[in-house]
Amino acid sequence: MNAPFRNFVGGEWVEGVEAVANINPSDTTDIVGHYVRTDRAGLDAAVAAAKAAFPAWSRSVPYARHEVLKKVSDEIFARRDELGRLLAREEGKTLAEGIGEVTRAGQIFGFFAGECLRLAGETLASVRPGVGVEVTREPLGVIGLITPWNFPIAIPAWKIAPALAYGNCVLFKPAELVPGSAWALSEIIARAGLPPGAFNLVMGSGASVGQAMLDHPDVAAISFTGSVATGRRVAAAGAARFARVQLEMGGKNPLVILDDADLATAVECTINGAFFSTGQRCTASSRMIVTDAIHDRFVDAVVERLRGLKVDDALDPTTHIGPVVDEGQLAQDLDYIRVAEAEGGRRVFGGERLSRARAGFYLEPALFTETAPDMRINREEVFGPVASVIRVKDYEEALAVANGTEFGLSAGICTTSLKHATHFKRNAEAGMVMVNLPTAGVDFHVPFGGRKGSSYGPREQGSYAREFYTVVKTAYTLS
Ligand code: TXE
Repeated sequence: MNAPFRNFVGGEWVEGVEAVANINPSDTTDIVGHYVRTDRAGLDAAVAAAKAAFPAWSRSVPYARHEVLKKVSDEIFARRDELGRLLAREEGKTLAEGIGEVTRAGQIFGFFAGECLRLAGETLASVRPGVGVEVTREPLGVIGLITPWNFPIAIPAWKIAPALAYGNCVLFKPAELVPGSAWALSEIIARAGLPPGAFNLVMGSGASVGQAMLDHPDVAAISFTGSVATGRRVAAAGAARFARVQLEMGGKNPLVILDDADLATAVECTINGAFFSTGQRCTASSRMIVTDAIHDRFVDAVVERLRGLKVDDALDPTTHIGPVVDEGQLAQDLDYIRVAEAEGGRRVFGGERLSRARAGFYLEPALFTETAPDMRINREEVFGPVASVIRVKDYEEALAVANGTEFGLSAGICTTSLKHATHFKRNAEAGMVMVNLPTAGVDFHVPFGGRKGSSYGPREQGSYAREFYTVVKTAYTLS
């Protein structure tokens, strides 16, 4: 075994309490590397380092922060093929998707390098004579960032970049399954000119390091992306000690397809939204809500497209869909496929585990028809290449079904009717609405987030990110 990749705390690379193998889901005999994990004590040391760095970093000139983030962005771009390959190898998304995600990370650091220089306040006249009022924004302090496995570099980027841009110190705890991209990103950040302690990588388990971060009194805020169950814990821990929290959780995203839709557009939105990235996106379309007259043509065309997709090794450039991330997630996907059938759904395509040249977690994309909105397959997030079709009679029923979920992240509609598109944009209960576009796939410079059970707290990304990563101060001066 080569020396394990270590954590980065207080400007030093440090050992953990154990080292764990990072396994390639396309080929389980391929070990990407060994990565250390720390424990509560390691987390405490990182909090202390971050706390010590905060006074200077929070008062650094914006241009110093700009330079750091710009440097990170430039290096990510310069190494995007290599980093994209690492990402695809450890997570299982295709090489093209991996390189695309790394590019996104570079763009995000570039965007926030600019935002450092744009942070402004307001001056107002007071209602009292001779008094001036200033409204400014200040960093919060030490911020804990907890990320999931499905976007191993983009989600860390969209939390780390704004946290640092606005002068906070960072504790970064990546998901256990994807330490490789997290480590590579951290190694770039470590050389970008930050003072020791401003950025810390704390790889470790959710139950130990993650939970310790939630409980630590010196962690001022937590930004979390992951499951609803863990999100609930984060919210409860934050409320208990008045720490600020921001949660991005699941989705059960609808794609409405009306009779007047362009069929080719509807099919492409479905294939891309439901099955690319192996369906492992919080914005994935999992419920296709289709009106009567187009239903059968739509299903036939989707099945035809599914037949042409290649599920194989993520690093094979001809692969369209890579493997599921690990054994546990594959078991969850297969379980939902059984549940959907038991509830009366008709499996019109796929849903079988596949074997390939190398042992991996390959799953044929699955499509169900004749499903009802209240079935579990239409209420619970599967998080795999599994989608269902719900037949409805008209737009009004489609909208009601689309909104009839506890989630509200992204909602899409395929239609050529301006009237319905406009109504849907206004009335879909979702944080993001897509017209003739897949529910997944968003820009890096505009807000990202949902409503209802999908998100909690201020939006991520774009200039809206400052709502979470800064605190407002109102100062009065008698002149
Ligand atoms: O999520 P977790 P997992 C869904 C998806 C998936 C399921 C489980 O359905 O199958 O969640 O995935 C950290 N205190 N999504 O197990 O556990 C953990 O270490 C603090 C959907 O990966 O929520 C990791 O870094 N932190 C979602 C992060 O939380 C804790 C994306 C997420 O892990 C912790 C991911 C604790 N007590 C999963 N326990 C989406 N929709 O984007 C765990 N963690």
